[in-house]
Amino acid sequence: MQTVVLAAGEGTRMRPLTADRPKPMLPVAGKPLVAHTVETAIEAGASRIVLVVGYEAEAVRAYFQDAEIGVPVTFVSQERRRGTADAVAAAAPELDDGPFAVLNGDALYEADDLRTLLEAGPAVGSYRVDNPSEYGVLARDERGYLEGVIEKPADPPSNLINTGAYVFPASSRERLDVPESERGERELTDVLQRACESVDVEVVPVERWLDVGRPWELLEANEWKLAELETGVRGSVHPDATITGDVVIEEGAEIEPGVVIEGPAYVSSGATVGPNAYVRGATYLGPNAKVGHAVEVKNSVLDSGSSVGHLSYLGDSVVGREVNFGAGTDVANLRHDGEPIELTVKGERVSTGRRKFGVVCGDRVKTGIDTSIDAGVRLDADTTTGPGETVTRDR
Ligand code: TTP
Repeated sequence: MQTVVLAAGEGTRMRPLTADRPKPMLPVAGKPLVAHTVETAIEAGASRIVLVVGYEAEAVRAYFQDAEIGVPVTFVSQERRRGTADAVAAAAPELDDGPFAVLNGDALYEADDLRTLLEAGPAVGSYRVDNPSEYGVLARDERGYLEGVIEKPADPPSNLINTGAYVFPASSRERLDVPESERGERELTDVLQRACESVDVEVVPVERWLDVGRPWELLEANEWKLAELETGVRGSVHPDATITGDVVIEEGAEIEPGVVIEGPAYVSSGATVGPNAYVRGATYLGPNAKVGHAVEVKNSVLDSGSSVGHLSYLGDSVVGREVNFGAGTDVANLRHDGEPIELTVKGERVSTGRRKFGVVCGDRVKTGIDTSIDAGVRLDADTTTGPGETVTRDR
């Protein structure tokens, strides 16, 4: 089935990681987030992908122009970010007359779930949660078909939420011109509402789903996809290094003496680990990243060109590109009271729901030696700290 993948969003909740990179291009276990969505869709039966790009579009185009994904890919530009219905309207001229699927390009799905969805006819993927009031909730009629989608209802009609995965009937192609919603966007859920008022739209359960909107969800995405990897060692591993669990070491990566890596972990091309470093899963090290002597990295993303050179601890954290941690930089990832760590998202402190969470560093952050950073701190791109600083607030 022809499948539209929405990848034009700005990813404001993912700041500072999206300061100059689109959220769909953030790294998840060795490839961009949106590549997982697209590949899962193809595995599930997508015959053609129409990728809607917008914010920092060139990075997405460049990746897919080089990648061989086995089905035709067409790019469509959404000039202004006016909502998901507007994004699909931009893709409409590229669609043939049949039904079409739409997927959020920043969500992870399982192929089996998407296969069921694509084979169902008009359908929406639904995921069961304990806190439906925070999402778009699906209401069903007495026959079990979709009756409507209610955004963040105080009194939710079910605990089934919208996963941003849809199959629309062909007729929806002419019915994308929905009015702006209260939040000023043209919403695809309003197109879905129109569809379910004229045809039966199935509510297809999805076993596993992750909406990757906020920085800790990027960690969760890596935890999910790293756990699916099988060992593959193509780089150089010193005989005095110990590798356990499933670990991918790309060609051109180097593991030096005394290193212990406990998978799942992914070491990209050009990355170096050691000597005497400890990398624990689930950890992703990007191209040319460096983890040096007496450094422990646990359950973190350390993106391309970033270096934690000496005597440091990095846990449960997301670190952007070309970051440099000075010797002795340590990150806290646990509160003494064991309460979930909070993080600033769009100006508000929100719970990550995680007992363990460290820091989020934008690109090119540089810390001075012996910097201590408290759990839940966000450092914007290009932030610097001086020697011996204790950082307890966002910068
Ligand atoms: P959102 O998660 O609502 O938006 P976003 O990804 O830009 O993130 P944030 O809220 O943090 O700024 O979007 C859902 C999906 O739809 C996502 O894959 C991006 C995509 N999208 C578009 O392609 N065009 C749009 O105009 C909008 C609003 C979203």
